[in-house]
Amino acid sequence: MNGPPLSADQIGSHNDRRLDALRDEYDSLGRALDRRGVDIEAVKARVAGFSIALPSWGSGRGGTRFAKFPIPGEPTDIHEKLEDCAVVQQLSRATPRVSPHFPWDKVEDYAALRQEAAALGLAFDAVNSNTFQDQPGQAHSYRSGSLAATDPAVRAQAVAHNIECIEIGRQLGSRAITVWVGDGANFPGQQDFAAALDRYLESAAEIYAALPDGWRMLLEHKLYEPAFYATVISDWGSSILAAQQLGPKAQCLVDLGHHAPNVNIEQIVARLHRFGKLGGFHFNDSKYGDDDLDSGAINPHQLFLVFNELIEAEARPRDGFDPAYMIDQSHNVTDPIESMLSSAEAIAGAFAKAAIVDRNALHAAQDSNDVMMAFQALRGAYRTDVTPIVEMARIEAGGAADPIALYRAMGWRERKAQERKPVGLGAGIV
Ligand code: PSV
Ligand code: MN
Repeated sequence: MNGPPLSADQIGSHNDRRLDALRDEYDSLGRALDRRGVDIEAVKARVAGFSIALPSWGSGRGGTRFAKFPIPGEPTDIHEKLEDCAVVQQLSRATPRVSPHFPWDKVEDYAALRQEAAALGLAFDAVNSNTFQDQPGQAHSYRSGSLAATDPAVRAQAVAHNIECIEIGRQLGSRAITVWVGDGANFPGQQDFAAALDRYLESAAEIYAALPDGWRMLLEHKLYEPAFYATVISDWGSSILAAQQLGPKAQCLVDLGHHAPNVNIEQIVARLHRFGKLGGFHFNDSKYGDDDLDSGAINPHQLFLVFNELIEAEARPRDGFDPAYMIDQSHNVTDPIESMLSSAEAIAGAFAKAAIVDRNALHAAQDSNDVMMAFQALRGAYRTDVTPIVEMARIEAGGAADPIALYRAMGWRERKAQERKPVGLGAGIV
C-alpha cells in the first residue's frame, strides 16, 4: 500500500529557503493587525482548523461539451485520483478529505479503499450519486429524468442507486450524501411542474429514510443544465422547501456556480442558515454560468462575502451549524493538482480575510445605520493581504511554503505520465 507521496525532508528543505522572509512578513502583518485589535495567532489558529474536501472527479482533466483535452499522467481510476489528492493535501494541508462520486469511483472492496486513503493521509467526505448519466448495462435510462421521472421503474432505480451510495459511504466513513439531479425540461409544456416536484419529493423521502444515524442528505440546487427550460430543484427556494419537507437530516448545498448571474449568493447563505438548512458548499468560480472555474479566479470578493456570512453564522449557530466545505471544479486547461492547490489557498485566504473583519465595528455601524462605516469594516479586512497567515499555518501543519512551485519541482506529473495509462479523448461535463 502506498504511503504519502512526499517525504517530510522534501517539504522541509523547500520551506527552509523561505522561512526567514516569511517570519519577517508574518511579524510585520502581526504588528499591523495588533494595531487594529486583531491577534494574528488567533487568526492563524482558525485558519489551521479550516479544511475543504477535494472532489475525486476534480483530479482529472474536465471537459466542455465540445471537447476534453487530457494530459499525460492524469488519473484513470479512484486509486490514482486518491494519490493526486494526497499530493494536494500534503502540500496544502487544507484538504484532508475526498468526496467520491458513484459509479465513477466504484471498487470491489470499500474497506480496503478506506485504508488506502488513510495510508495516503486522506479520509472520505460526502458521497455523490449520479443519476444524470446512463451506465453500461443499466436497466432503465435516465433520458427522461431520474428521481422525478414519470416512469416508476426509473425512479426506483434512481432511489436504489442513492441508497447504494449511502451504503458505500458508510463503509468509507462518510457522513453525508449529496444529491444533485439534472431532472427538468427543455420545452414549455414538456413537464407538469407540480407533479414532477411531487415525484422528486417522494423519491427523495425514500433515500432520506435510508440515512444512517448521524448522516445528512445534502440537496444541491442548480438553475439550468442539462435541462435548459426548467429544472426540478432549480434554486435555493425549491431546495429549502424540499429539505424542510424531508426533515432535519436534509439540508441545502450551495454550489457557487448554480445561480442566475448577479444573484446575491451571500444573502442566500444567510437565509439558509437562518432556517438551519445550510448544509454545504461546492466552491468554484464563474463568469457566465456553471463555468466550474477555479475558486477566487473571477470573483474573489464574492468568495470573501460568502465567508463573511459563514463567520457570522458560526458565531450564531443554529441546529448544529457544520457545513461541508467542498471544491467542485472542472479543470479544462490547467493541471488539476495545480488548480486544486491554487483554489485551496484562495478559499483559505477568503476565510482568513473574513476572520479579521472587525465584527464589533461592523455590528455597531449596522445598528446605527452608518452605511459607510459598515462597508469600511468589510473593506478594511478585504484589502488586507493575509497570505503570510495562510502560508504560516500551512507550513506549521507540515505543508509547503509555495505548493505549486514544489509540485512542479517534484516532477510528479512527468513521473505519472510514464506509469499511468493514457485516458481517452472525448467530450464531457464533469
Ligand atoms: C452539477 O453541475 C455538479 O455541480 C454536481 O455537484 C455534480 O455532482 C458535479 O457537478 C459533478 O459533475
Ligand atoms: Mn456541484
